[in-house]
Amino acid sequence: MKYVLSAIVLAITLVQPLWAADGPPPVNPDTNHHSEADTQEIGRPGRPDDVTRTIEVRLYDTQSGRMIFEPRGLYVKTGTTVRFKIVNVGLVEHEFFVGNPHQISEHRKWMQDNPDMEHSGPNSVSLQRGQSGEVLWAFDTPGPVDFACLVPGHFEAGMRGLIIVNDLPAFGNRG
Ligand SMILES: [Cu+2]
Repeated sequence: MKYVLSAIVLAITLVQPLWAADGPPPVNPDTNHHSEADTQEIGRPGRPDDVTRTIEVRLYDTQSGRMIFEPRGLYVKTGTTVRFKIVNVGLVEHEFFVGNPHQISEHRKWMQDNPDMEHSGPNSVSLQRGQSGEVLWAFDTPGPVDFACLVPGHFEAGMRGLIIVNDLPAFGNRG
């Protein structure tokens, strides 16, 4: 019962910032002070043999200029290796980048300075319109893990999301 209550409290706490239509973003790369989140451990690249959960994430852009991930909030149980199946259903190039706020801020600056450079890493995938790809990631540390699209202007247009990694028993979309 205690766990169930904790889960409900957590869900209520998270639902507001994550799912409110124009709610505050979970990440603010313009913040200069170093908070705990800046150095948050986000896990490590996953191995195919360890995958125990597959999550599809769709990348959208809308005619109104809004850009979003669907879903933009996720729970993952600590120790899970996730296969993210990333599908770009938008009209322009997008990416899926997993990191802590510091890593997102650094990658955002790099993308602004190198807008046309091809790049890839174990924690990211860049996709042209209509393409799909994968990121395998092992979530071995409890805490928040951010994800974002750092194509210039997209983060600001809403392309950001949050994964909560914890040890709570199963509920909702966790696995
Ligand atoms: Cu994008």
